[in-house]
Amino acid sequence: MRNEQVAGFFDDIADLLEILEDNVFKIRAYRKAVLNIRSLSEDVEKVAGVGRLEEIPGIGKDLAAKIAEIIKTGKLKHYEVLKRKVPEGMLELMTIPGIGPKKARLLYEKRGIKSLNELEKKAKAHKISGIPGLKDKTEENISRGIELVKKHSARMSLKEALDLSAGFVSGLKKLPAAGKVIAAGSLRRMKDTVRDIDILVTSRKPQAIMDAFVKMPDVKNVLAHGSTKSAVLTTGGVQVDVRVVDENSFGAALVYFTGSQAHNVHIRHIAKRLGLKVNEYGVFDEKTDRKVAGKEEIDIYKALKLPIIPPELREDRGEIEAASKGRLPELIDVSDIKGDLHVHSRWSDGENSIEEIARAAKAKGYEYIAITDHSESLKVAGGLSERDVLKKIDEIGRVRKKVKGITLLAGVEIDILQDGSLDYRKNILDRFDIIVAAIHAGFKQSKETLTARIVKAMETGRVHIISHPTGRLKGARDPYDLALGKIFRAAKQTKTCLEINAFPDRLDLDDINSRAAKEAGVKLAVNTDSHLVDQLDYMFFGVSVARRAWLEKKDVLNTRGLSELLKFLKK
Ligand code: DGT
Ligand code: CA
Repeated sequence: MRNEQVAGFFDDIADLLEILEDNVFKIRAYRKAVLNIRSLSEDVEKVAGVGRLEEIPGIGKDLAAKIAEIIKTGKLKHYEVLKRKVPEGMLELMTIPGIGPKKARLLYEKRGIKSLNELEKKAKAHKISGIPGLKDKTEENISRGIELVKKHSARMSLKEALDLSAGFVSGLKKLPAAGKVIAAGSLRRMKDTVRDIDILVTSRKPQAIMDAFVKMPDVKNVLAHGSTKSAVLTTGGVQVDVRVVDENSFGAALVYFTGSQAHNVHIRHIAKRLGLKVNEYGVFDEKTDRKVAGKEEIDIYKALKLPIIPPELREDRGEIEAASKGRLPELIDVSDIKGDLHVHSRWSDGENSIEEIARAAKAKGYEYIAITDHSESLKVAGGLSERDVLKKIDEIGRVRKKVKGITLLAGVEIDILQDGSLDYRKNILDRFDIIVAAIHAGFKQSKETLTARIVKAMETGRVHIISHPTGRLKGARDPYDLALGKIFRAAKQTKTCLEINAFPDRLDLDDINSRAAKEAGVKLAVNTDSHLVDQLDYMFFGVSVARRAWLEKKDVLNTRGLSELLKFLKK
């Protein structure tokens, strides 16, 4: 999958053009292209192969040629040229949240900073304050930003990991010597972030697999090239390990390398009690060393007198006890989802018209979709004035008549203001079918204030869903400090759902908090927060979180059919 690589080039180009104070429309075109390529559900290399690059929204002749060049050569001349015009390291500075081209330039020009290392040192030594044009708090913010980036860059998002591994898995599957090919590790457990990629292959010719693997397109460095085990670093700096295992040990290896380690440790205890031992080769009788299982994953669990446990649950968070009592949850599946209740259109900061969204949702087989644009206060994201939002509701009415077979819900993602009140007046609120509410500003308030703000919003009795409740944003923002217990109690009392936001950099609530919400008697809604119709497919990531949170169909609002949903919305 070259999508991330291509998007990365364009992202850097946009940054470089911004530093060079180039034409804003050009910069915007690159930014749009990045967004569109990142959320493309197809492999850009395949799209190029059939000559359809220009059908990608935002990709014209010029960008299509650049994509073709990247695919062919792994490089881009235009990028190299731009890079030479900008002091080295400035792009690196801009990876810190809050440092844009202007600040990067100031840091370079006034303090000679041209790498993250230097930036960190100078921030620690308080040598940044006092630069004209930078606020006093910048130094503190930079230090915090560096910590955040360090913490997050060690792990990629689940989406990045799946995209990357898909390329390797499909490449390996094409090899004549390959049997089964599967990505294990945290990726298979659908953890929200993933450190490295662990792939298992069965084959009678392990060397052929190894030799082909280390030469695959995304490989930058070969760390190890053995007869059954190799490891590489990709161009994006991610480690990928491939192990070839014997077909008769495949199940045992899969359990072992899927992990988690804590799950494996617990399983070994269970085995011991049964006079067995488990390792990556199989399950063995402890006394005689006779192999009793190994080929299929289900056999391993069966030998331990357990039903097979879904990978998403393998964290040693009670799944082994539940399995032994026959009480594993019947996990929600993407196919249970009947609609998406948080989607942005062109009316605020989305890319598509309401009609395009309606048609895309219908094509996905949804029963309903809610168009939830931003409210007035959120100016940076095109928040709608009360007057404009009424026009939008009229437009929804028109599209309803035009696109049959899907129910369009007139919605809003309304700002919860600093004092906990909602961003439209009552008579406007009355016009919506669904109200999703969120905090988009004032994150730095105290834990008590933030909690009270959300609770107050729920207590208006108007809010159906609190979206991205903790505000976390991978690489940019830690979750804000909330008294979640209080929020769960208020949500239960006011019958407000909490969202699992499926956007790959959010996944908020996370697995642990979603499970706690369920246990506190709160219903969840899994929504994509799409700003582009391709992103409707992000539902998969939200459902992955829901599965890791032990959620069943009944725990999630948007698994309900339309009439059930409407009953809930009338509350
Ligand atoms: P990650 O890579 O940090 O996102 O998380 P994992 O779970 O993929 O961890 P990783 O890549 O270190 O190892 C993959 C699986 O292999 C892990 O989930 C369990 C198994 N494993 C690896 N090393 C050990 C070990 O030393 N002991 C045990 N019991 N299992 C291990
Ligand atoms: Ca791993």
